[in-house]
Amino acid sequence: MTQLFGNNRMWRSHELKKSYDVVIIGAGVHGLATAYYLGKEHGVRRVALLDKGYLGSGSSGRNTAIIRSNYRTPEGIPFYDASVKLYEDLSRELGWNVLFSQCGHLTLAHTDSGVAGLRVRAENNQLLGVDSRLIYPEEIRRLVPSMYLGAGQRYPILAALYHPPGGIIRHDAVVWGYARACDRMGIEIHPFTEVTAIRVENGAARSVVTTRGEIAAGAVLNATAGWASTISAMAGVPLQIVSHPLQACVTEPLKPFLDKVIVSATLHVYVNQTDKGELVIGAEIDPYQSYSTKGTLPTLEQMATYTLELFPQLHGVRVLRQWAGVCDMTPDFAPIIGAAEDVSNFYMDVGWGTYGFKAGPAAGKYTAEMIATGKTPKIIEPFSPSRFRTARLVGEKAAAAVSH
Ligand code: PYC
Repeated sequence: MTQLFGNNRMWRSHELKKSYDVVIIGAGVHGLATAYYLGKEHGVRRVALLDKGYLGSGSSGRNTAIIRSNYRTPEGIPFYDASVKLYEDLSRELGWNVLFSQCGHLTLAHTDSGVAGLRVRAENNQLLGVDSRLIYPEEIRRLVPSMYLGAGQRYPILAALYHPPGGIIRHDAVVWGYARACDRMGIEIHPFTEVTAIRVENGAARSVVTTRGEIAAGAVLNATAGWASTISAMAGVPLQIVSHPLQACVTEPLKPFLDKVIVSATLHVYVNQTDKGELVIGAEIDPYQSYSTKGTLPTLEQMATYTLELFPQLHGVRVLRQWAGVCDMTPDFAPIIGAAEDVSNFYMDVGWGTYGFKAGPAAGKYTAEMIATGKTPKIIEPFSPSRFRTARLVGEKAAAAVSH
């Protein structure tokens, strides 16, 4: 769908060509960022981005827009830090305001083992130059005066990992900004173009069959988040990924009272207040595998119950909308970025689970470099598909905002 703002088209519609140098399946933030850096940094512009829906209709428009780099592992921390730095400069880079508010991010600990886990993250973050530290109730109260830390809490707040550079971005502005910049370089965006097959000949991905025709491709990238294993299976590449819905909701607008992102894995909830005053609230992942993008009443009740433990004054606030995104979860909660081991010309940037949106710019930049140069950049080497075969897992589960 071509977006119109006044008379300026954000991106144009195109007939599908017979061939492209690179075909990217999935035009969310990862696919768009990869196309953008292919064009901008490597001069690769015969690129088609395909999406089965409208732009941002997948996880890019369904996440809770949290940006942070306070991860746990020596592989994950520098990667997400690179992504936060790209986000910091993205409005200037794209000439388009992505409304990034680095308001600060607090991960709460309610048990001694929770505090110990956050201490490890704080120390690893500091060693690798990421601003994050453990704080205790007095400082938490000062930073978030509206949050309840009084008597009678079912899960008392003992400490928090405070990460000042973390914050919130306008996720659809990121999608539109990259799309507009891609369009200006002649990169083609094809929404409502579903991939139905990938043809592999002599061990190499050669073409992509879509609902609008077949296209030959020099390289094919799978950047489809929740549908990653379905698309890779079309190329004969099995993935160690399961897909789970993750639900969220948004309330009616309220006067500003919360200017930090609050996350509690124990309470299965994370909350922030948008510039419009709405509260965006997210849940843990659904306990079953599914591709559903619908909300359910039990999860809404759970989000409300836990939010009220932190902010009892919200009793009676109305919910406007509820939805779900589909998360592509790997066994170690780290992504899979790399060339397929047994099918050449087929690349993957998948397995982001609940971390995908914040990783978009860095994933795009380094995936583009890998496709354009044929060499895997050091920063993404640990996330290669071979790590499951060679037992070099990355182990990022303890950095999850969401309990699993
Ligand atoms: O990793 O910050 C996060 C997150 C929040 C919601 C889902 N993932």
